[in-house]
Amino acid sequence: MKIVDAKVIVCCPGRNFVTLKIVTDDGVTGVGDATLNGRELAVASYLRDHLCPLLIGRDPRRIEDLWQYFYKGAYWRRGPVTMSAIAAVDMALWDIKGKHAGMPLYQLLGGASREHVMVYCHATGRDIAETLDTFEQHRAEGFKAIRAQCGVPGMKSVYGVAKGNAAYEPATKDWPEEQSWSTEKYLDFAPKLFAAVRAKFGFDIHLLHDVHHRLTPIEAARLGKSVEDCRLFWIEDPTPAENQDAFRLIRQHTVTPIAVGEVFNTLWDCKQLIEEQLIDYIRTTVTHAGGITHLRRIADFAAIYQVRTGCHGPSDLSPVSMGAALHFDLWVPNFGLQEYMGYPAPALEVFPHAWTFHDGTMHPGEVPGHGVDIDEALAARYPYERAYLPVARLEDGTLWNW
Ligand code: CS2
Ligand code: MG
Repeated sequence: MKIVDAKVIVCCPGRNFVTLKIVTDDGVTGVGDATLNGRELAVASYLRDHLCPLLIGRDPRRIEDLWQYFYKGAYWRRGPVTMSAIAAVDMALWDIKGKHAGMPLYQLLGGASREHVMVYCHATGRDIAETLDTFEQHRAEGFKAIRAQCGVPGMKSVYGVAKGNAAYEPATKDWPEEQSWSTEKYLDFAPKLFAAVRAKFGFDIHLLHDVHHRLTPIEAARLGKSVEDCRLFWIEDPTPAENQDAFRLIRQHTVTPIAVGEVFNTLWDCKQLIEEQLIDYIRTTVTHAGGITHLRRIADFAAIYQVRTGCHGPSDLSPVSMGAALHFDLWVPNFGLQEYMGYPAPALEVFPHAWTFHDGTMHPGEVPGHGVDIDEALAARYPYERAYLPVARLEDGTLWNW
């Protein structure tokens, strides 16, 4: 059995996605997601110019060997571009293996550890009243876990809040949006949002929140401590995590659970956070952390330290990544929660998928492989449009963490 074709498809059905499609000599195909929001073409080139030529003629069944070949063989290890490209190859090969075996991916991993996968969505609003309204809508849709984000009085714009009635989408066409940030205003306001959610909806629903890397460790400690009564499921990315030591300080002060890792690419980015039990949930994804092959290693390592998974699942990872993630989630013993932000309608048409949503949970389906495909003819009708993530500045103009 041999790989006879490997092609990269870049499309924009509502937002940009990079997809790798691998074809074998017996006509079986597999697809993988390689989307890196705002830097899509860098990964497309890494695949097209460097990995695809090396895939031709290879045995697609040797997933582990190909992973090692591309990881160790590049000499230049890690990083989001490299690891997203390797992930796309890995996801497509697992898809092919599942199709050959006639089994859904989760069966190849070891079978289901649960009946279904609990997912969380986002409630956002310009003020508390609006956030409570969207929270209520999502609760009525069946969600058992909801993340709350809200505009902050005195701040022009803030992470996680949709513009107008559109779904939240941070990337903007042609040029990065400049947002402003005030830690003082945010820290004064955020506890009021959580208190309002608990006052209205009680404790019988999981409440989450994303700080999106904006605080220093001591500020994050203060936030965690001040909202303990609201019993959040997690606070996400309270401070940037390049310096893993920083989380020790947060941990000394608060028992609010912490989720980190959507920007991580390998186990090495979170080794200390996990080993020292400085976090509770690891958010690495199939796409950005080297595919099923590497994500499985991260999860197994995390299990030893009672750290559970909480995979990133924004609209900027394609439905292919979502499909692969749901198979992984159904299997992984130390599953915590899966993010499901949803997709623009055209994206769901371009990527026919087997997954289903019911009552706040998802299931990857029983189709062999990961159950997500790409309609190439339809994808061709949505050409790439350059887009960037925003940047954040303090009120005096200093560039801050977005
Ligand atoms: C996020 C994302 O889903 C999340 O928790 O932090 O919205 C993130 O900002 C985007 O995926 C960036 O591409
Ligand atoms: Mg996040």
